[in-house]
Amino acid sequence: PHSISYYNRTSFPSDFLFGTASAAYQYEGAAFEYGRGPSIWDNFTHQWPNSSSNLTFAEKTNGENGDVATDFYHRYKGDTQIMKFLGMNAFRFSISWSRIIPTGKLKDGVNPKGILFYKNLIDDIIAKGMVPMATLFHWDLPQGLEDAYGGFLSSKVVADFADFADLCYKHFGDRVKYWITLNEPWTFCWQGYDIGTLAPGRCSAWMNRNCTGGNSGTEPYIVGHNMLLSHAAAVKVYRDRYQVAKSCNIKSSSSSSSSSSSSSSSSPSSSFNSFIFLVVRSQPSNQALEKYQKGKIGITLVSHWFIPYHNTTADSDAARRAIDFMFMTPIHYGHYPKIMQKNVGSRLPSFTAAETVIVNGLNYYTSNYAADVSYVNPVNLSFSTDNHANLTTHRDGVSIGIPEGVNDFYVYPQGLTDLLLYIMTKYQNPTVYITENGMGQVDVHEVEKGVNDPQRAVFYADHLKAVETAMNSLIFGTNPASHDRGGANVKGYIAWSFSDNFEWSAGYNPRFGIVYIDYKKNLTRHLKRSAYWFKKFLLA
Ligand code: PNW
Repeated sequence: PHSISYYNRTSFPSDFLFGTASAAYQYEGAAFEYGRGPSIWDNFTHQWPNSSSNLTFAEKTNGENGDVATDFYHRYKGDTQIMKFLGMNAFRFSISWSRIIPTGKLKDGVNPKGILFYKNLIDDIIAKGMVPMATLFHWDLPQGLEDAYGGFLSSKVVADFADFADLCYKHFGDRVKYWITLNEPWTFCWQGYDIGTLAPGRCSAWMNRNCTGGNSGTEPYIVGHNMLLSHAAAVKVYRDRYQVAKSCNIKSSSSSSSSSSSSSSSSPSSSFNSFIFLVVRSQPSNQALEKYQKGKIGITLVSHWFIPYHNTTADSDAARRAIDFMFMTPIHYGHYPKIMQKNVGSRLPSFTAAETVIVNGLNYYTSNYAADVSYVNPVNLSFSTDNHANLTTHRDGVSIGIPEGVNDFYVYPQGLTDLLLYIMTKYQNPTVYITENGMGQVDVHEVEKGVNDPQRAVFYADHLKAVETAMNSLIFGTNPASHDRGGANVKGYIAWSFSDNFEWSAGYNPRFGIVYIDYKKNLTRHLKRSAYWFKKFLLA
């Protein structure tokens, strides 16, 4: 059923991007070398006390860390060679902020070795015939900023992030045409500030999770808000100083745009006023245009798909509430959904003037059932329970898909089609790049077993099919003619992940790669069956 003879790259547009993804802390290693400053992940994995606290991050990462990781810092040329061999035309990586600005603050100085590393990496990706996609922030905040003002808890981070982004555009923007500001604010807020399992490991005391402090009911929203503002600031720097698009695309008030079935987050047209896309500027001369970078910039959001547990209005409302908490609405419309405003109340910050972008990265891993929660504890409030939805992986004892053993992920390809169609209808068919999609496996410690991963090949075949189905779905009838297929406007598919790597607080046990890393034997690379599946799919 998963034969690729009738289904391969040619089923997608010829300019579609196919690639794999990585992230600096999960891959690079060389954590304390070549002038890199520490990030909150170095502190978290080494269980060092936060400077303002005597507590440690005990037991959170099982003693494992990203000091060496896959040693990508030294081995990237071999890795990009493998990507080229597989027929990939894109590669997503992230830039370690503290590798190029060791303290996080531009005025403290830059690290030329760090700049050189990314310049060389980018040149190499391009030399191998691939498009570099750079993420500016994949969770590794410079520890200097955590110490100075509490990192993303402070709005001071916005200016520092904009400076960092500016430096990246300046040095790399001549060759990087795809910029991703932030990776998954939802996961960072939820696991970093609500349940405390990702750096900086904060949560409410009542959670009894050995956190260094925190408030699960307020901090995730403050951090989320500062992340959205940081994203907007970095986009603005790009548009004002680097991008210069040929045409201006300014969206103004529109009352017809809330075509969504979700009444909970549709909004009055007046709140669309701050919905501005591109900065208008006087026409530069042709010669001056040369120096403009003309790339695309967006954010990567993660979302599960949510299915009502029971076929009832209460549970479909619960599913809508769950998706309303994934930060998609503020990115597209510049305000929080009504249901967030209602359930979170005064704990939710508000935007003064927000900017939004329409080129987006989407990470999809799994789907959940959602059931209505009628009683909410009014004392122990948290980000993950404010949606008043009970999210589960099983219904009446039956799981939604095959369990992966990591992050409570279950394989459910249909959810990707449904999610893409939801985004298409609710947010006026934005351009979407799938920036992560993949599956993990645990307890695979031998090369022979590790490379034999038919489940992962099936996973990719089914999810690519799910993307193609969404792209070809004319089910809503009235799509803009701006693209060919009538359905979701997907432009690329980036698999998570290129190789096995450091899976955050789960350490090295979960393996997400299409390339096996032999941690016991000099980090040697071994292509898995899923990698060969991609090669066949891409070079067909
Ligand atoms: C993503 N969840 O994180 C990250 O972007 C990657 O760095 C990570 O390695 C990958 O997914 C696999 O976990 C997520 O629990 C972590 O819903 C957890 C969740 C979602 C995304």
